[in-house]
Amino acid sequence: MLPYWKTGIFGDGEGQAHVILTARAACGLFSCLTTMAIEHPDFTINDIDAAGFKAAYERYGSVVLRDVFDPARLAPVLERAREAYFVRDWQYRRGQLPDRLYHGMYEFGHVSALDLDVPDGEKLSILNLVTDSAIWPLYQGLFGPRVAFILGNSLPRRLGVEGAAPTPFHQDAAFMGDPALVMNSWISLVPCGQTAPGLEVVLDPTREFITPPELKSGRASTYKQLELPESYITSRFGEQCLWAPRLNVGDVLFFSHLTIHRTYQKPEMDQQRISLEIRCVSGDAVDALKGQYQFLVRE
Ligand SMILES: O=C(O)CCC(=O)C(=O)O
Repeated sequence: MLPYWKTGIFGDGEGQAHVILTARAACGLFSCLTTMAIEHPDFTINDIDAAGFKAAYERYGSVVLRDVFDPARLAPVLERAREAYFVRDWQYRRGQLPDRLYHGMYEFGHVSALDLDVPDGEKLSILNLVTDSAIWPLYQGLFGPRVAFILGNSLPRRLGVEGAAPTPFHQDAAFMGDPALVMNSWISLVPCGQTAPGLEVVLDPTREFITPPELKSGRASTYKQLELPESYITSRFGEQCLWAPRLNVGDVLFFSHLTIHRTYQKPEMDQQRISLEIRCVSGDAVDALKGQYQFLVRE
């Protein structure tokens, strides 16, 4: 049997994250425990607690948690998503796609979250991926017992083959505002980052909104308005801060409305990616934001 490695992250209550790396040879000849700096906030779900999750987010601005879901749980979601996109493409080709759906679908790659529900089944079932999973206690540690889903911003996205254009570097605050911490559980339904487009984040603890050069007032509604130029990002943060993790089905990437990110797409990628973005705020922030968004609060 081969040695195995186990990593864990634990908060120390002061916003610092430490990784405990244990190496243990199966033959039992040695075991060691050492604390070391981490390069990327990349953890297995069983090796992180709520304090560690918060600490990692605060230090890096994004976190990858591996094996959050059994891929078998996501397979039917992918199937329903593919069917939903197929139906909308078919409507479009026949000139029957409702006008109000065109931009969302072909500019940004979205269908509605409701399109992924089983007919006559529970509505907005993709939200259960957050409530009925190991994500929930992490979120309750971050937000408190009441967590609110932002309904209009919790939905699937299709990129790559037949999908929408890649997003440029941006902060979601450019189109959502900066009302309170908005955390995105970004769940790819296919392996991504190698043959299908992934996501690239800037690993940086800065929590400021950077006004994009083309955003003259109000909120961005186009990629041009929200774009932060690549030259600005690399000169301010450095290439070493860019991270485009490869994700397997079941892994989740978390980032906030202030995390700078973009689609990671390369010309050689020949697979389509369908992913879910599910955005939450603290239930306590809802009153101040009513009128701007529609929420579903769960506790
Ligand atoms: O899924 C992508 O490639 C882009 C996602 C994104 O930019 C976002 O969720 O704000």
